[in-house]
Amino acid sequence: MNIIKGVRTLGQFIIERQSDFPYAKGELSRLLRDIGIATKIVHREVNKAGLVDILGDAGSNNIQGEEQKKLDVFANDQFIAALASGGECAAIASEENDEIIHIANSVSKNAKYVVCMDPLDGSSNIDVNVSIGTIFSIYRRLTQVGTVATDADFLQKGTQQVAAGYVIYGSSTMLVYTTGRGVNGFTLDPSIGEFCLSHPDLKMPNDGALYSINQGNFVHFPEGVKDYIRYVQEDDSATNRPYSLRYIGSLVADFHRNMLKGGIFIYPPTIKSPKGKLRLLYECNPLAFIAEQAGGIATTGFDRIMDMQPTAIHQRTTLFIGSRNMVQKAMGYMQEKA
Ligand code: AHM
Ligand code: MG
Repeated sequence: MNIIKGVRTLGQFIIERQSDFPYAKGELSRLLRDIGIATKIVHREVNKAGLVDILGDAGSNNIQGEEQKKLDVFANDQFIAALASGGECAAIASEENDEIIHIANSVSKNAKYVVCMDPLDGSSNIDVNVSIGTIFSIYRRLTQVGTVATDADFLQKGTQQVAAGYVIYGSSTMLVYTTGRGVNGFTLDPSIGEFCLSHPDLKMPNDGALYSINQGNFVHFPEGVKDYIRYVQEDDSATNRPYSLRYIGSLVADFHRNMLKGGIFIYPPTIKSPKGKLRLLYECNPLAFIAEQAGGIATTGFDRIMDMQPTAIHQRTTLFIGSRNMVQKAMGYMQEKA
């Protein structure tokens, strides 16, 4: 008799893997569960974004001076609400909030964790029906449990992350996360409302033939990046060059594709943004953790992202992330022209 192979849901998987967690008391499992719940609600809204009048600008600006879309605000509210009611999170640093958000309710008084998040990344793609994402990163707080969390709880190196992940709202919705024991991906089955394990133990190829960079800014790039772009465009079939350029403008989607197929994503320094555009705490560190756990690497072009000592919640950094050999090659050009 053929026994049908059952699905493994995110909830089951988290319970099975609880002993993998550095502090296996179930709190981190519950935190991941809370994030999973918020993700489903955001998925639902993303999917009907064209139907209900949720598109368009919310009319407010975030700390970076960027216009917020309604869906950004909605996603931010949902993640905050889920984390606040779950009881495991003491405070949140979000791209959408200038200051950290303290969770001061009775269920959270013993919370040991803080969460950094970009609730809806790739916001310029929301109203044109192109993939967007959520990114999150979890740390154990440094200040004493029971006291008010401070910025110091968030200004930890990426190496201190206990878990990190992202959600991609694409042709299907996927949640990918790591707790430092490899990377696993779950695809949402909307018919049963569950994330099902679809990509166990994800590995990033060491090489690839895709590069992702906003090449329209070429004139503003440093010489090392320009040289690397010239290199990837050379004709050499032995090394699969020229590579294909793929750039969605949603970090999560660009990273996810490159992780599955092999590739490099670069957000370099530009004349306008000498430190790059992307944020260290809730964009670069979580993806760096995942990249490394999948066998890839993430650097500033010179140094490992996860070794950076953050000094501000909304700090920016340049980012070179993806397949190991490709990132190392690009770093070689950066060092030559440093
Ligand atoms: P956002 O947080 O405002 O959405 O900005 C971050 C996004 C990333 O998803 C993406 O990689 C990058 O901005 C694209 O920037 P650019 O348009 O300068 O290439
Ligand atoms: Mg973002």
